Amino acid sequence: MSVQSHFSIDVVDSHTGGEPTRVIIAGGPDLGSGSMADRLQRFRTQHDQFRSAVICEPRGSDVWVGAMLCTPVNPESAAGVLFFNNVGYLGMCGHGTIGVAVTLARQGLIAPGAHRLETPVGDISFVLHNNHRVSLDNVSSYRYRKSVCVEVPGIGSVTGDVAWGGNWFFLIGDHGLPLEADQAGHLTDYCWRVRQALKQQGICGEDGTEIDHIELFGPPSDPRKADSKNFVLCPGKAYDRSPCGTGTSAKLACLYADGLLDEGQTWRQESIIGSVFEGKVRKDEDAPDGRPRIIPTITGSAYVCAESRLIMDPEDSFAYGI
Ligand code: PYC
Repeated sequence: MSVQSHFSIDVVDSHTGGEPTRVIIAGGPDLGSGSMADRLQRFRTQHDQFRSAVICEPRGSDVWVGAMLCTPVNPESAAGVLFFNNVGYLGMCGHGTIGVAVTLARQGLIAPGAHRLETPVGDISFVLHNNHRVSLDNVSSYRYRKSVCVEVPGIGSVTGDVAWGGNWFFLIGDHGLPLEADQAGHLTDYCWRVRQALKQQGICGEDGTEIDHIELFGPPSDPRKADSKNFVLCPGKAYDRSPCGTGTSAKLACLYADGLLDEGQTWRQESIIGSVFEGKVRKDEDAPDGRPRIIPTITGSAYVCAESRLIMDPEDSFAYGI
């Protein structure tokens, strides 16, 4: 396992609307060449202990998302990136992209303007407006299934939409729960039961992939500042402190499919802790099927909060995470 030869890892930590991102600046494993999907496969199969060392306790916690910077295939891209968390890997991460953009700027690697980032689920473009504010054009997003009913033990019948925004989401509007931060434990329990029921009943994404993000919606805290509030449970059972870039993209795809959001109209998505992303859509003219697909633009702000060196001591029995 290559991590044993890496005794220190340089990282830059940021948060986007409260959700942390840890960008690996130096000390990561050699993932070779090829597309980000190829490199992700090598990361997953040969270096998974590096992921847990960086993200899990005692250096991190369940809430962190890691971002491994890679040399891009196209030299004109700002970087390639692989996102990971406490239990595995993410195809794409919206809050993480905003964190990566702000981190690249702080490192002096990019200036304000338009840039491209290569991810395992496709290239995305982003605009760095200033040291903190970023707009990203996410991958093509769409609603796969509307009003899917799942029987959830201990809860009953739950109805939601299945949508893709760079990750697979089950979006629930009619849950009857107050979306308040002090209810996070209860909301987590609800979403976790839904996720397990979806899996047990074989309800999955279009390609057969497990739906690993559950998203609840409710009214915003202040309708002057946002259009909706959400609670997003991530694959490793941590909830997203931000409004979730890929989750907001999935929501925009559903709104667009229902004729509730026009191209260019702004949707303000509030998170469970009150941070807000702005979202807009444009029709994806290159959509491969008849389904309405959109390119979501998500705007948010990130702040760098630490530049650190993680120490990997081979004598530490928890060097690779708990
Ligand atoms: O912002 O897309 C996102 C995201 C996914 C998981 C955590 N954040």
